[in-house]
Amino acid sequence: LRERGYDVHASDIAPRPAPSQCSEEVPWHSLDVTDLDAVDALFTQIRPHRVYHLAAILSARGEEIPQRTYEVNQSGTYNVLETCRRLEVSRVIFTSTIAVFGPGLPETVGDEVPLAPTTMYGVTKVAGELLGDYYRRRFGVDFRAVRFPGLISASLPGGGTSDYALFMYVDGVRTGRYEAFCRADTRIPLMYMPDGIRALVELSEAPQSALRRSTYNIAAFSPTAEEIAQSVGTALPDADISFAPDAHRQSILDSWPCALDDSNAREDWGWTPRYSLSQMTEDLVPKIRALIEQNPDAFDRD
Ligand code: AKB
Repeated sequence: LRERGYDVHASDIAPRPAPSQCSEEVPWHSLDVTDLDAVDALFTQIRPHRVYHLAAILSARGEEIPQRTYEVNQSGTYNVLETCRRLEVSRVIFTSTIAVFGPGLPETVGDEVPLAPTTMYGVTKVAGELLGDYYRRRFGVDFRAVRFPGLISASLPGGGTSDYALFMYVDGVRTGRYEAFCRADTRIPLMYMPDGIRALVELSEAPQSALRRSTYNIAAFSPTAEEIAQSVGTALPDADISFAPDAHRQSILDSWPCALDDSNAREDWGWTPRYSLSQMTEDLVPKIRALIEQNPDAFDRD
């Protein structure tokens, strides 16, 4: 966003990340999204034109603390939308997920497939999509959302069920071995973070007249866990990746789509991914290696 000339402010309940993750030139605001008054006070101070609402607790962590997940994901989204309505913020970008879908899906899942999530994360993301659409129709808030596949980046993920994919890379570099908590034939849609970030920026810049809906599936690649392990093996030939499925996390993964149909996003705002699995592997492994060299604890999960 800064490269495109926007004046960007960042916020989180967590402290400011390291300069490698968030430029020191970006003002940082400590904010608890569950606190409506605090959201209102910050937006009143900054008066943003666009809000990218990313705060959420993901699926695996969400099953450990469902009540808190409801507060953050559900009340947090309400707080953001309500503040944007009150302060006439023109555009809100929201991140939904493949976790809005539930068991019994077709092989390729389009935007209109019924939503029947099994996790609190999925339930609150469905509600976020619906609430945003309501604010768009009822109050004219220009709400736009993508349904993200499992995202993979050179940073430690926070409590997702799709995390096995990144852990193959991270532990492949760190220790040379990883035991994945899923079956080798598990297949879900995945995406490399640079594509995910670009999708948010491109959707937020699309002309409103081109958008036929408020929430869009976006896809990149859909490998099996075994195929990811093979791809890791091309960059780290000595890595030993094995599979020991955890029943609970496997049932969540089995309830998600194998592949997404993102043709609406392609047609309406020109969405197209740039990274395939092999291109991601090529880009990601040196980045993870460099981070671990700089800070050996960068990906420590113990
Ligand atoms: C998760 O695993 O919960 C997330 C997601 C697929 O939305 N990465």
